[in-house]
Amino acid sequence: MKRIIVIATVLGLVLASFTPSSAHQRTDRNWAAVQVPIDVDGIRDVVMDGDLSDWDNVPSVFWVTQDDLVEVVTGTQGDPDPGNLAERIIVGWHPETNLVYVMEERFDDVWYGTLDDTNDKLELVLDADHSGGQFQGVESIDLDPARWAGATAQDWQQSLNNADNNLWLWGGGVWASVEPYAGIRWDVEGEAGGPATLYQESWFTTFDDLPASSTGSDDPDLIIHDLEEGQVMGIGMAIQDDDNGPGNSYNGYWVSTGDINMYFHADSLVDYVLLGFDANNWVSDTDATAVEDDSWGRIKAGFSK
Ligand SMILES: [Ca+2]
Ligand SMILES: [Ca+2]
Ligand SMILES: [Ca+2]
Ligand SMILES: [Ca+2]
Repeated sequence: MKRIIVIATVLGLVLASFTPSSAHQRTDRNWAAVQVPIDVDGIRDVVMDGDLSDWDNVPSVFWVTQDDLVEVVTGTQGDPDPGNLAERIIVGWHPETNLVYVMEERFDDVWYGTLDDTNDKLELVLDADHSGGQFQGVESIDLDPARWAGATAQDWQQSLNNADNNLWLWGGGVWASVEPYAGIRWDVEGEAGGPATLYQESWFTTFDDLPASSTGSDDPDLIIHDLEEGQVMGIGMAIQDDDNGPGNSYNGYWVSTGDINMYFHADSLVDYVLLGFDANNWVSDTDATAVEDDSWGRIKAGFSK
């Protein structure tokens, strides 16, 4: 008995010293961000242009699909159903650009993402340094929202129906939601109110401290996160599926973390590992001609931005 207690105590200490500050959600699967190709001999650079062919060789183990999502709000859309909402989302990163990249292909049976007062969108939360903790509604933990709202993790939302900026950042540091710090390129096949497929590529600067009071990158309290291979980042995704059109509501709130608190609390995210570069995940230069022909065809067919 004594020995069991000793072992348990040792295990307890080990667990205590390696348990990160944020809780792990969804430990039923592994989550990883792939290092994208930029200036690699023989490999085509990833390009943020709304054409997703750059990502064609990334294995499905790195995808987030509808089957990884849990509806946590309305309870009216049933189990994941690709006839209602189908997703393929891949997270990438690069050490020199110091950016997180997201590619998303989304089929929606009733698409409203480009109309006013609708909510077909991807909401993305990034806690780059895996600090965990509450990052919105911070007045409830006695922090001044004018300084701390969205500071220690950032909630990004697509706003394809906003002509001024197709990315919306929750909090005060909105200067960080425009290029070059963040941006999105996208294309839609289909019409509003009917079935459609969205193709989008977006990029994000990540922050350990993005003061809500900051007005630019010269803020003395600003801390841009340095991305490095092997780091663990807290990431959460919520896909709002609006199938009934204008009226400021949604029919489904599908989250990757299974935890509805992900939009304000970084303990409710999942742990993504930043992987090193693997050429097998990418398209070779010798495929470039065919890919460019395809890209141009898509651009001519109705590139949206
Ligand atoms: Ca692309
Ligand atoms: Ca739908
Ligand atoms: Ca953080
Ligand atoms: Ca919809």
